[in-house]
Amino acid sequence: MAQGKFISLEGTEGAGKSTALQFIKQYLLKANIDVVWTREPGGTEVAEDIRRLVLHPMSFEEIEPETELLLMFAARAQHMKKYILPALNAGKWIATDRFIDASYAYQGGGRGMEMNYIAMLDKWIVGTNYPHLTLLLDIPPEIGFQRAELRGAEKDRIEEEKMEFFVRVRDVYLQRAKQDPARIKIIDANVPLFAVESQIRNVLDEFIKTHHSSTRP
Ligand code: T5A
Repeated sequence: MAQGKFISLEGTEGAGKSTALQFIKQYLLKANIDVVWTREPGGTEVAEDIRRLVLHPMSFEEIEPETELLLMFAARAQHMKKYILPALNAGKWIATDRFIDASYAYQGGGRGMEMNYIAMLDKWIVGTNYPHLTLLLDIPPEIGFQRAELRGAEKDRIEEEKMEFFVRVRDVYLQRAKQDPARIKIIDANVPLFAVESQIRNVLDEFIKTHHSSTRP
């Protein structure tokens, strides 16, 4: 059976990833491609428990950066083995709200952890199973926060960080896009929704053209 395709969405808080995921699902459906969606941290029962622990801790004990990094990868290990790889091996298309680039951006950029440690975990847990396509929704962090505030959701532990943290997160995302332009496509998310969707449509059209024929015999 043909191998499925793997798409990830990245960006700082409130960039519009969840909104874009809905659009991607509908757009691919019109092209007769059924895509399943998932998220990180999370995506399986155990990984969702880790998500709660890392984003909404129940105790007042501070979570150390090392613990945060390892929890992100613990959730990812579970997600890879129990959900992502089986789905890809079954020929499915998967779209995930965040994946490996988030660890480099948040734990590496935001927390300032050694990129080498992240790269080691990446090699171990993700290996060659990288997304075929990553859409980086790029927005100045303060605009993303304004949007998230308008939506009215409660802040999680990471969202409580200072603005400089998210500026560093964005910088690492943009550096990674520069290093891997074939995979990571930057979407200007600081424009009205229809203009964001138009950019995503262009990227998806190109992606489908080069990948779809090989997935459906
Ligand atoms: N994390 C994750 C790590 O630190 N390391 C890791 O390895 C991983 C995997 C996860 C957290 O975990 C961290 C990063 C995160 O801090 P999350 O669930 O991904 O958190 O949550 P957020 O990034 O906080 O996602 P949000 O749900 O806040 O934002 P979205 O999904 O980017 O934004 P969305 O689509 O909900 O849009 C926000 C609002 O803006 C509107 C929407 O309608 C919504 O109200 N909107 C627009 N408004 C105007 N113009 C547009 N173009 C708009 N697009 C959307």
